Amino acid sequence: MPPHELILLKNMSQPGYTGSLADYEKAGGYQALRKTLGKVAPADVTTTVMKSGLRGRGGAGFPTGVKWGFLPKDYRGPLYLCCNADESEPGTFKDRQLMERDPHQVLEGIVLACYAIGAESAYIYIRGEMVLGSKILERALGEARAAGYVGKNIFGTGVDVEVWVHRGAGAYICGEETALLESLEGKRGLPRVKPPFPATHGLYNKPTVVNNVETLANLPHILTRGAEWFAAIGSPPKSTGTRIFCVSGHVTRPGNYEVPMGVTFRELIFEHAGGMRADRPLKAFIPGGASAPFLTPDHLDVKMDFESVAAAGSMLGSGGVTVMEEGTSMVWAALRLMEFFYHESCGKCSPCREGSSWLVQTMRRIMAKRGRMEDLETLTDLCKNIAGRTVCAFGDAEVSPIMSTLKYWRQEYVDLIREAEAANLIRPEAVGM
Ligand code: L3W
Repeated sequence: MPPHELILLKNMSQPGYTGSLADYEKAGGYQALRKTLGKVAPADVTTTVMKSGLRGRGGAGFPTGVKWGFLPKDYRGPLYLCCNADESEPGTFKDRQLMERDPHQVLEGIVLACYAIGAESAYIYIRGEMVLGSKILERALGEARAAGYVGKNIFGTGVDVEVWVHRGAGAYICGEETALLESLEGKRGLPRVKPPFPATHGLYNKPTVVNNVETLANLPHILTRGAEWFAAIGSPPKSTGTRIFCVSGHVTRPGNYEVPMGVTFRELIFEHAGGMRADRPLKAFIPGGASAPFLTPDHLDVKMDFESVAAAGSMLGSGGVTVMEEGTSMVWAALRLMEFFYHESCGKCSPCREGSSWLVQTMRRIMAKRGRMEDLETLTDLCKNIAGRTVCAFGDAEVSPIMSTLKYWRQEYVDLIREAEAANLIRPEAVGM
């Protein structure tokens, strides 16, 4: 494994680093802000970010500079930056570490983004359960305000940026950008129909950019070291920079690992995360959060960049890699995720609201050895009637565990149903007939 430089996790990897303003400044923090504000034109900041190739780290991988470029030109009036810190994707825990361990890196990125897009107000929408993270961010904000990095007339440049921390109330759907905006406006977090996109009709119907925590944390480095430096890291031209991959499940060393995009799953799992616990064979892994279809040991040499994972039939998503060993029931694993999606469906769209309930009921029946062979058709049919038929990407996400386990481990479903048939366990009253 070639040694590589840590970018986002570098500071916190130093012994004794506390994440305080003094520590951050000592490590070169806020130099990007000093170099940029009032010295580089905002439009040139956007151009630098476009040239760096930075893509969103929340899940969709949309090019960040291009997203900023969608804001209406010659617009006069308030516009907003929202930092999406609602990290709730099962198996994803990188934004939490960035906020808790190096909060000023995130704040510097936020102020730089505000400068580029001309926003004077930024909201950090943080997952409600992250009480510690929100306290750490509030403390860091206090330090940054007192030092003049946030607030009115930053460094006497006439640039004003105020930042607020807003805690969510425990709903996965509020990580979807338009549900986040609804929630921030004080309403129930339900996704809006897109278009119009937040770039033109966002918070309070004003132009708004929503960027993920890790995306924003990259900005100080890009603006200090240049677009070319960043664009050469990883898997250029389309997947540049590093990603913080969150490895969980049956590995020896679960945790967050920052690696250049384009390393293989094999390297991440077997070198960085220490391989399988107790050396049991790997059976399956989810490559990018619970919304991403499962992959198999045959995919271990797939490169971890946006295109390669998509070509393998899944997605890099939020960077959450969940590893499962031989012996894991794939029907159980899919059911477990399905129960999460059922619980978190916001209820706005019928296919998702009703379909998730039916999927859970059918999966529970199969797992309880009360299934019938027709259930496999029912599952496939339900999934096909949910995916692509909802306002947000939740519908596509919730069918991933079932569709991908049916694709690769259909036999496990069949075996459970055959056991049910053999034991004559099907009682009409047990399945509601
Ligand atoms: C203006 C246009 N803006 C696109 C913007 C859009 C958004 C971004 C990407 O889903 C994925 C999902 C989850 N004019 C635009 C435009 N934009 N066209 O670009 O948009 P989109 O629709 O491709 O994606 P999305 O709805 O943001 C996000 C997946 O992420 N996911 C999520 C995990 C959860 C976390 C977490 O816990 N941290 O991220 C996991 O894989 O399934 O596919 O900003 O406005 N013409």
